[in-house]
Amino acid sequence: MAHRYTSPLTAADVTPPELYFNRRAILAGGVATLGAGLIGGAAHAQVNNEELEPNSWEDITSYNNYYEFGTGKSDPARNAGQLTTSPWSIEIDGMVDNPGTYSFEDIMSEMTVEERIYRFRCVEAWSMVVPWNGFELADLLNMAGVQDGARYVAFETLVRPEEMPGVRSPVLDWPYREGLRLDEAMHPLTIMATGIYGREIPNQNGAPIRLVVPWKYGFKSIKSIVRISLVEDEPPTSWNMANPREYGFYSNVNPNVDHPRWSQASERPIGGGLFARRQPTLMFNGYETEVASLYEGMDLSVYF
Ligand SMILES: Nc1nc2c(c(=O)[nH]1)N[C@H]1C(S)=C(S)[C@@H](COP(=O)(O)O)O[C@H]1N2
Ligand SMILES: [Mo]
Repeated sequence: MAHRYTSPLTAADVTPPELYFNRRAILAGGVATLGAGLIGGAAHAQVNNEELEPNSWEDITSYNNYYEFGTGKSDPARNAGQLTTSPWSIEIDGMVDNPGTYSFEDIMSEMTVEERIYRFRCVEAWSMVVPWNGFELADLLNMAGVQDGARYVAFETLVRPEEMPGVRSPVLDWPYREGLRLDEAMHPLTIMATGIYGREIPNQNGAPIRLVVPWKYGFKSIKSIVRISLVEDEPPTSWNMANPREYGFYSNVNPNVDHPRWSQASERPIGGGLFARRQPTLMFNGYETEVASLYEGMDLSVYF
C-alpha cells in the first residue's frame, strides 16, 4: 500500500544551513561539540558492525571518487568546495503517487537521521569504514508513495558545469546515473546519507545528500542526488554504460567474481598506516546475513 504524503512546507520555507545542521546533529545522537570532529562511542552503530573501527575524518574526506570534480583521488577535496548545495531539491518522479520537487529541508523535516557505521568497498579494491548519518531510503520512497508497477529505482547526480570542472570532459556520459532493484532500494541497510561523524556531509563526499548501499561496490553509492525515478525496467547506469564488461548492474561485493582486470578477493584498507595489510574481502562486503536472500537463485557471475 502506498503511503500518502502531503508536505506542510513549500520551497519558500528556507532554513538557514546552521539550523538544519544543528537539527541533524541532534538527531544523529546529541552531538554537543560540533567542531570536534569526533563522536565518543558508537551507541547508534549498526548491530552487526559494532566491531568496526571507523576511518579518520581526514581519510574519509581526502581520498574520494567524484568524477564531476576530476578523476584523481584528491581532486574532489580540492575542487568540490565551490559546489552550491543550498538550496537543494530532489525531483521524485515516475511511478509514484506524489511526484514532484522535494526540497532538502522538506525531506529532512520528515526523516529520522541516525548513525550507521558501514564498511565501504570500492571496486578498485580499497576500503574504508565510515560513520554515516542518514535515513533509510525506504522512508523517502514511502513518502513519495511507490506504485504497484514500479520495479527499479533510478538516481541522477546534479550536472552543473560552472561548478563541476569534471563534467566539461566526457569521461562519463553525464549525468552520473545509478540504479537499484526496488527490493534493494527498500532494504533497511540502504540509506540516504546526509552526514559523516555527526557533521554535515562534505561536498567531496556527496553533499547534501547521497546514496549508501554497503553491500555493493562504492560506485553504486551515487552522490549529490537531484532525481529519483521509480521505473518498470532496469535503468541505465553510468559505469555499465561506460564499460559493460567491467561493471554490471548489480555490482555486489563478491570476492569470488573478479573484475576483468584485477582480483576482488582482497582489499587494501585506507589509513592503516605503514603496516596496513590487504585483508580478505567478505561476501556482500560482510552483509551476507542481511542481503543474500535478495539474490537467491541468481547466478552472481552472470548478474555481477
Ligand atoms: N556522482 C558521483 N557519485 C559517485 C562517484 C562519482 O564519480 N560521481 N563515484 C563513486 C565511487 S567509484 C565511489 S568509490 C564512491 C566514493 O565515495 P566517497 O568519496 O564518499 O568515499 O562514490 C561513488 N559515487
Ligand atoms: Mo569506486
